[in-house]
Amino acid sequence: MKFLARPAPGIDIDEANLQIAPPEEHAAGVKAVLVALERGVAQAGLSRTAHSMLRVNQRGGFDCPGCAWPESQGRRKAAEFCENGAKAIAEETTVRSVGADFWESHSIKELSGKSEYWLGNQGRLSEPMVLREGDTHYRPIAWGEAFALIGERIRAAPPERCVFYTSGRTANETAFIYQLFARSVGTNNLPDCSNMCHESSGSAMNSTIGIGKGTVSLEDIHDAELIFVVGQNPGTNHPRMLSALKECKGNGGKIVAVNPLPEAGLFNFRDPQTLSGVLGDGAPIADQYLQIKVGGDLALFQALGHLLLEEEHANPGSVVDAAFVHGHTEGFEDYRRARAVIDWKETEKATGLAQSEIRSVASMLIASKASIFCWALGVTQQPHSVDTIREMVNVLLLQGNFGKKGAGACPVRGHSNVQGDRTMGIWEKPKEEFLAALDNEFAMVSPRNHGYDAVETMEAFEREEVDVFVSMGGNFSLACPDTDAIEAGMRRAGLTVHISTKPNRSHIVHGRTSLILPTLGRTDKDDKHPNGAQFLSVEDSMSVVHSTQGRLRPISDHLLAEPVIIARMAHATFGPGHPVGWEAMAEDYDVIRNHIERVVPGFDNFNKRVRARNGFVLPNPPRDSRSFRTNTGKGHFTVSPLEYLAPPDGHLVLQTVRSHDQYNTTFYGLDDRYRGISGGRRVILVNPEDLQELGFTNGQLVDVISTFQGLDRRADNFRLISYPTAKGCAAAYFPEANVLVHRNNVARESNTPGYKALFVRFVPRLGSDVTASEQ
Ligand SMILES: Nc1nc2c(c(=O)[nH]1)N[C@H]1C(S)=C(S)[C@@H](COP(=O)(O)OP(=O)(O)OC[C@H]3O[C@@H](n4cnc5c(=O)[nH]c(N)nc54)[C@H](O)[C@@H]3O)O[C@H]1N2
Ligand SMILES: Nc1nc2c(c(=O)[nH]1)N[C@H]1C(S)=C(S)[C@@H](COP(=O)(O)OP(=O)(O)OC[C@H]3O[C@@H](n4cnc5c(=O)[nH]c(N)nc54)[C@H](O)[C@@H]3O)O[C@H]1N2
Ligand SMILES: [Mo]
Repeated sequence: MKFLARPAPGIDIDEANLQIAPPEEHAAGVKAVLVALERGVAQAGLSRTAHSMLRVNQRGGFDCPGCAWPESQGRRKAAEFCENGAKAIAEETTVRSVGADFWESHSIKELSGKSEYWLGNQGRLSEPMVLREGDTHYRPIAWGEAFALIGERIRAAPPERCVFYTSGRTANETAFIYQLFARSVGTNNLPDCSNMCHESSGSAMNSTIGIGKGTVSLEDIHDAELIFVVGQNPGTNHPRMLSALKECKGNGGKIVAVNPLPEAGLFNFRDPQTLSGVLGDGAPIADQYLQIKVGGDLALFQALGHLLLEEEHANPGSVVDAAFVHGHTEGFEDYRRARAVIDWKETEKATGLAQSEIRSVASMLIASKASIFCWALGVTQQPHSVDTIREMVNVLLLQGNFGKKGAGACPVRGHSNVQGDRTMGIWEKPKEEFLAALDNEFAMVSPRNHGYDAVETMEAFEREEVDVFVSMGGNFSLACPDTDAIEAGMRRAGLTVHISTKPNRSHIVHGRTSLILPTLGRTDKDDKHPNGAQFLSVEDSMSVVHSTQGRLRPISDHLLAEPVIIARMAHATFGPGHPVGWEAMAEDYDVIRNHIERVVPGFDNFNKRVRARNGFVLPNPPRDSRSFRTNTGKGHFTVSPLEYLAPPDGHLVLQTVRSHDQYNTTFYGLDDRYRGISGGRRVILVNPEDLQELGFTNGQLVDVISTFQGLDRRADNFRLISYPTAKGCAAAYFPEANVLVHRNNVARESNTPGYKALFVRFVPRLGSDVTASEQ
């Protein structure tokens, strides 16, 4: 019996079940394997779980939908295993299904009271549904009728009132024809999850090194002498990265972790691939831990630059790679002048670190001949994020850490194909070369004016300027900041179309008319094509492009593949005789790849090379030849003023993070195991000294008020938890805290929401025994 999948849980989250235990000091280990198996079997049963676990990240198998960390180019282990990858697969391969009977027995009103945990756990969407204007329930609709409705609405709308969102799971071929569809409609309104994620990395890197992508390979990670892991929680969000860090250490490399939270995976890793990892004490990871204040990284990297230059001054030729700096960069003199002085008092205040700690890390950098900076959202989601990343680039340029073994910049991407989607043209600010190539290939004229990014889409919703919103995956309303505003806005849209695998909040806060179109996922077999089963491709965080193919029988016969859905939407919009051959592309994805080859640089011979054992690596000028495709052809040093987050009195800086048991807005379960928090999610982690100074007690129930430029937002009923985070800082979960993020609180230049830069204060809740479930 216990090998059979279990039905969806009937009851929802009850915050009264919240339990707190001390945080763990290591990541993975035997518990990781057991949890993964248990979740797989509960959702999908034993045989589907075994089948999918043997195929994940294998050649000829499917790319794990969990994250964008690359697979090894050499020998692959029998199971390229990670607990959270396994949970992502369990979530998708579930045998629970959500069809017409589900929607008939639950009204929208009832569903709007359900949590994302409850919704997602109901299972895979199994048939297309429509919610007509004024209706109380979603009803079944035939595919043909759904496409006709979409075509009619798009034709009736001015192009600038149509928006096409993409979540980063979308494969290359799908992304390519999706952007082609949007541009054929006449708009660059192509917001994507990257706008909320690594956009700051793209903005900073494009302007300084001429490419918006990382410049290292997996082998570089193994070969580095020193790796910084900044603002990232790899034990939870990129667990396979820990194996690579372990390998680096095995080769004599050193690791520095920079994070306000002492995340378990930064300290000790019990590799589930090895017997000693499962049974033994595990391997230490970080050699140095800097418990930085939220938002203090710009100050830190300015100080490191200062100390490197100080050492160079004392010992000329010992630090700066003069040949590289003179031959390949510009702006060094201005940078040197700006960094010659430092205000240590201010630096210590901004970072919360002692000068001696910063000096000790600087000496590690000085000693290293090959350093890599890895970073993720702790760096990208603040007002000054773009400056912070430019400052990290400065320090890398100084020591010539580009285009050399074991060195470079490594923004660690989130969604498994978010980088590939950009390569395929999912971008609201496309480059002219891309549009020109597209126009040439399809004999069309693409729009040139920039479209909406994610935050601008929210604003367009509010102005009631969106007639059609199409969402290729994702959960836009819950991923966005300012939850109340986006929900109100989305309800003002004319038609919302969600191409999804699972029910989610965005289906419930629909436009006036709403469609849910169920689609195949990564693990599903896609074989209803005249030329037989099709495969797709993805690009990982290190620019490796490779194929992905699901093999499991889909949960329902009514699902359509994403490229097929796009082609049929296009056909319904443009009618027969449109110059783009939509049908041929949907029938055979090789046809799409042939178009991509002619439009996107680096994809020569795409159809052949994608079938190679390890796929192929895209060109990366800084990595390949130390060349920088900036406006001057050089890498740019930049100068930014010191900036950090200084909250008003009585406030803390709140950042929002993922638990160990969620994938963005999807909750796998309620066990944030490494942090010792389970059963509930409405918690705020606060340093014990701050709790005391602010006059609160551990476990107290409060309402949280955030303030941004005098505008307050409020979230009720959170429990304060004493936790060893950096002083002055607090942490809460995404998406519960999104209601607190004002939509104008964004990073300059990239417009990425300041999800990790909130100023908050707490108000005691009267009658503190009230639980969240009763609110
Ligand atoms: N299992 C699982 N895997 C995932 C995801 C998931 O939800 N679940 N999401 C995927 C996606 S889309 C993404 S983008 C990535 C996200 O991967 P991460 O960036 O690791 O995700 P977060 O949980 O937001 O963690 C941010 C980390 O930055 C730290 N931090 C916060 N503010 C600061 C700061 O100012 N400075 C520094 N130095 N550190 C700071 C936090 O303490 C936390 O450890 O993961 C991807 N992989
Ligand atoms: N407060 C706060 N907010 C944040 C963040 C944060 O750190 N803090 N992080 C931001 C980041 S980095 C990101 S990337 C965004 C995430 O934003 P999104 O990418 O929009 O959100 P997800 O939760 O990943 O989307 C989950 C939904 O995708 C659908 N789905 C899953 N697999 C497939 C598939 O194969 N095909 C299709 N068509 N649909 C599929 C399912 O229906 C599921 O409900 O959130 C952002 N929001
Ligand atoms: Mo992300």
